[in-house]
Amino acid sequence: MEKQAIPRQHQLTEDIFIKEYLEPQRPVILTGMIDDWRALTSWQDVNHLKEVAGTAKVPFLTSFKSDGSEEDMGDTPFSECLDYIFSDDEEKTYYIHEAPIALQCPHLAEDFHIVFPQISHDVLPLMFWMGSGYRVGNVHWDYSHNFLCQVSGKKTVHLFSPFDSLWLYPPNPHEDRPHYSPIDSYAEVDLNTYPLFKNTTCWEGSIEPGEVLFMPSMWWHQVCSEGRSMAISHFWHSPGMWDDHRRLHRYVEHLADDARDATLETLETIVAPRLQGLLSAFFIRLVASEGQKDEALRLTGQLLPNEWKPIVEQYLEV
Ligand SMILES: O=C(O)CCC(=O)C(=O)O
Repeated sequence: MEKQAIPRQHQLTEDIFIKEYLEPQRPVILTGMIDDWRALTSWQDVNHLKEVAGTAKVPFLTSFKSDGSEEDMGDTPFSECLDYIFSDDEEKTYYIHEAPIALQCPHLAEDFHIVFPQISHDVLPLMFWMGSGYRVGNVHWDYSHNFLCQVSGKKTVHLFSPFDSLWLYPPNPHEDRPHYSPIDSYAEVDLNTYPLFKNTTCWEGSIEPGEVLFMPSMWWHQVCSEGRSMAISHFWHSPGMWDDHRRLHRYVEHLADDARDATLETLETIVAPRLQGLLSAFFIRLVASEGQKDEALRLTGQLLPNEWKPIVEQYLEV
């Protein structure tokens, strides 16, 4: 595995962000973009949070410090979560994960704004994350782009490009949790079980209050929260992505039905080369895993954008 630092850029203009990061789909840590967020100061006050959002129900997890095992406490009133998070529990840590809290509590939304609002089309509900201490998520990818905005505490992030997907052993699309790698932690990979992992490049960085990580769509990520922390994820689509999203679902359905011709037709009509490459690579891998290696090689020639061909050929050789 190679390592690479995620670049950091201060007060980028929209034009440069589009040209250097959005169009080539590269991650970047943005600084100086959200310094005016009231959330950076007012959310330090637990009483203020309870006042504006205490009754909202949020997805809540607890985990034992001894072995890291996690328990889902279900949707829990935010004020109760805050009591747990500030309880200085010696045995457990607590985590609010992916809570669309601003939908339930419009007053909270007055404390922050969206980064680059002109380009972040199709904004999905803003998601809120808050934890009492160390918590590491699983390696996965999301369909949407993400501006992960840190409000307090720190997150360390490890990212892998979609071009490294085959080295992360993604499940087939119709399996459970197809966006999650079976590699739970990039840091403790058993190379006997996952030898291809050594081909990856891991992009590392960390974000602190007032900093924003741009994670392009389909980049694999593992996020580790440290200390008492709060963050907001702003998921969004760039123009054209939404059509591809719908196609992605059709593709998954076709694969589940084993309707190969329809799948091929769908793959050939996907316009975004990265998405087309990734899904075609998954499809070819599925064909190869059923023992049809020659057919998989033929499809590699037929379907894949050029930049994907050597990756899939190398994968098929193993
Ligand atoms: O902050 C976290 O714990 C996870 C963030 C994440 O995975 C995401 O925004 O997709």
